[in-house]
Amino acid sequence: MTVLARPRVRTFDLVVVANRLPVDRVVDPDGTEQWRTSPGGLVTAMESVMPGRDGAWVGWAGEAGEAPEPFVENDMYLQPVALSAEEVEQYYEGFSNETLWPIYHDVIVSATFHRFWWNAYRAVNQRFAEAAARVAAPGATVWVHDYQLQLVPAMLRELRPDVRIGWFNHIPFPPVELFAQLPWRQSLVEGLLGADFLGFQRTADAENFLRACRRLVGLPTKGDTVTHHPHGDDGEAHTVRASAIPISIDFNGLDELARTPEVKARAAEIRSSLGDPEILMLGVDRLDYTKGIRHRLKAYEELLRDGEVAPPETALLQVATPSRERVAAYRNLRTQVEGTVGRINGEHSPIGAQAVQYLHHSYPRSEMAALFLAADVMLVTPLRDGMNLVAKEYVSCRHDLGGALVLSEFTGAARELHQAFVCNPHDIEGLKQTIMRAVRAPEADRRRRMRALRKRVADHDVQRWAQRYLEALASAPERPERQGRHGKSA
Ligand code: ADQ
Repeated sequence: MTVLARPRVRTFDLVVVANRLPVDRVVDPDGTEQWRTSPGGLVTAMESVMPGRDGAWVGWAGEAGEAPEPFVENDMYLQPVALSAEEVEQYYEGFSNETLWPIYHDVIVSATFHRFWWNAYRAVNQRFAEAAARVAAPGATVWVHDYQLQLVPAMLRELRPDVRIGWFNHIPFPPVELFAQLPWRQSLVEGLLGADFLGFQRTADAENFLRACRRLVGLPTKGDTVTHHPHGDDGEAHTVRASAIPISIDFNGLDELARTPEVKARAAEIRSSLGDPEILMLGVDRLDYTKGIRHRLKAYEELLRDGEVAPPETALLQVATPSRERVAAYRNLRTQVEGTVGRINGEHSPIGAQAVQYLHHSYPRSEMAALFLAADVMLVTPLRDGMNLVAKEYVSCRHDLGGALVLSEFTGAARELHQAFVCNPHDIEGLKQTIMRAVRAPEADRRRRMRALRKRVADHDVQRWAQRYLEALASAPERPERQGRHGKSA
């Protein structure tokens, strides 16, 4: 890590703005602290478009209090944004995760509205916009990510009319009837309309946004565009495009990893440590109520009860990454899931085997690849999910054309992965039948499906996603604010 001296402020042609920086602070056994790149999809995507471009990333470093000095990691300039403990509670856990997240995910749990959370959201979005304005070179491209930063486009536009601004939503955009519940709906729409281009996971998400513009703010829409007057009714009109550019994963990277002798050996070891079951089913999710973990466990419990599956011939491995543990709905979910796993094991596990093996940990990429390679049936059953990268990661690891993917129709991934065993997780009977169809499918059928799934992901990988996004942003129409003017400094 290189700490850069102040007050020299460098500026960059491409600036990514996301709630989190792509690094985590780790403390080594000898007590020294360092930053380690968190290997998320966004980092991989950015690595593919950064070479030859001057790139910066603006985001929170993950700990409340003062922000660390800017530093360079993996050739990327990282500009930390400070959040106080109160802002973490109100902007992040509160407004982002207890107001927006439920509304944007079909109100699977009810949303909570507090005006002071909204005020914190606005203040933090302003801080992100100011940080982006400081590091963006004249005429730079600024790519803002996700639901935590929906006000940044308009705030940044105000500070820096010269930059090109894109926003991408990683989660669904809700139907207008749900979005309408938000007391701040108009401000959110106006915040987003500061962008030149708005990207969504599915066409249906982009359409929901356009409908919100039309019905709730009274703006005219045509095709995938909406027209507004950034400077009031008398000012010049401007058209913003909102369309789907679905995210993906680093297919080649994962495919290569899964072909290494170490990962193959580890996959065999995982199976043998589970007693070499005939059918190993796998679930891998953040422990989030949107992921349908409870529905999956219910279906599995009934299959055990009905005698359709039985340990040790069949095993279910559920990996649940710890997530948002300070939010009550997440703590409740953890209690429920762990209670259900305990009950299933108590009732259905013979001595020496477990019906469900439950792991509440994060794992390195190679271990994830080994898990994917080991699993005969991958259960991806969210009640609502913007995309779901796990589904794409699973097929990328199956160079052997083995395995079967059970995939909820309520994921963005289902719009692309048509050869999966598609299910409605709310329909427990249907879910049970789909799981058993995947278990019993003839090998030739599974291989045919897997080949097609792999082709889809290989042809539409994360590198292509980032390129398509940046091309769409680059070809957005000129905004009235940008013509001939450079911005005020923040
Ligand atoms: P998430 O809700 O986090 O992302 P998902 O798309 O499944 O959901 O991505 C999770 C990532 O975490 C995957 O790369 C997965 O491999 C990894 N992961 C899960 N459990 C893990 C564990 N125990 N150890 C290590 N890694 C683990 C949001 C949206 C999604 C959208 C993505 C990307 O909610 O709908 O697909 O952003 O846009």
